[in-house]
Amino acid sequence: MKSRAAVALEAGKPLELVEIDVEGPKAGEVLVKMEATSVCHTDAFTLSGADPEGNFPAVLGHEGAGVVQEVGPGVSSVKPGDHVIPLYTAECGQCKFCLSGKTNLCGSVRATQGKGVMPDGTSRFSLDGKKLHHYMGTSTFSEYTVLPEVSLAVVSKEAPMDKICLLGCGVTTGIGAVMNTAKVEPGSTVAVFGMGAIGLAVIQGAVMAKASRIIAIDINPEKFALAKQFGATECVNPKDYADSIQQVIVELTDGGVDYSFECIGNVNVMRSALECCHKGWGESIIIGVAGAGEEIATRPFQLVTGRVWKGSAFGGVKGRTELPGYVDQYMKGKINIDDFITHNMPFEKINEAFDLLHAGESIRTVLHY
Ligand code: NAD
Ligand code: AHE
Ligand code: ZN
Repeated sequence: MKSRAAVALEAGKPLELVEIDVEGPKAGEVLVKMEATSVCHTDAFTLSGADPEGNFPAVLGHEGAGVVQEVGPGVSSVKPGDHVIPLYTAECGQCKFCLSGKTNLCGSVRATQGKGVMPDGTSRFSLDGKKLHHYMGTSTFSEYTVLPEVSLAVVSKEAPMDKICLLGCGVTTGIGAVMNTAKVEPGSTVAVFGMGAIGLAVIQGAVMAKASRIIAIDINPEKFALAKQFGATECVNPKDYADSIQQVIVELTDGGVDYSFECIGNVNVMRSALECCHKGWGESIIIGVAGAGEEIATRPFQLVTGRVWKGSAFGGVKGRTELPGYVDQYMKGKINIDDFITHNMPFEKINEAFDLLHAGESIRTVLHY
């Protein structure tokens, strides 16, 4: 079938709005019609060429919601008409990872997903007869996309897809990192680096966890009004200080915070986030994604003296079992998604959504198919 799509033909170039060919679902696969998608910084990161797993040409996009159109042979857990959120972190329920009870990282489709192909090693997308790569197992920048069955969470039909698409990455990642990865306790002090959707979602999670102080850090002061609205108790711009940001936070908090979260993808800030944690127990969670060749560094003494460095992917959330509950929480007014959506646009304006993100003018732009 034909599908409207925004294709990343090569790194560093705007997406091309074209009509692509989409093959029907094979065994264990599902054809989904996307209703809405948004742009996460990770899409921009991959498009920039900095992603070691970046494949071109490709159909990017991983934050979306849509409706199942057709299922391939052997698919039993979803059916046409189901409302679904694509999962870049699959959940097969049977692999070593899923059975461990220790992680949300599923091993079932991850290797082929990273190569930009379906689990059988081939692609369902082509443009003018030339194959296109899939992306993160989701490729939400095509109106019709094909995913593995294990990469879909079935959610309530009552929920507006142009809102819950944000649960496909940003909102879930931030809240989950607080709840599942850090397990922030009531009364904790928290520092959040980067006030994009991820950092704001961490703030929302920290409020839910009843943190006593939530320090929002960004070099763009325009972000602070929304940070306060989400529940930041203080906002700090590193550019306002001569001292390093870790020194500033340590002084503000009598020795450092209980938890910090890096939501930028900057390895220097990752170091600051670790070093602003309290001696003996402070934990720093890396959420931001850094480019090819980047490495983190600190004095080992920082860890010897009790600080803990952790990372979090999709907030440690198991998508198929837990995401329907996140959607229900949104419907009950317990999770705020609406305030992340600064812009709405027709899908065809997708390159404007990337421009707004790069300019720091948007949190999330929802694109409507
Ligand atoms: P974003 O671009 O909307 O937000 C980044 C924020 O960081 C901006 O407000 C920017 O002003 C701020 N910033 C940049 N440099 C800074 C610095 N030196 N000091 C302080 N603030 C600085 O991005 P986003 O969509 O919120 O994504 C944030 C990061 O999280 C990206 O790296 C993205 O790839 C990553 N991410 C990871 C996961 C995961 O599962 N681990 C999920 C989603 C996104
Ligand atoms: N491909 C990159 C890493 C990209 C990365 O870390 N992705 C995050 C999700 S970002 C969503 O916006 C993640 O979940 N990673 C775990 C995984 O299994 O991909 C690289 O460095 O190669
Ligand atoms: Zn994302």
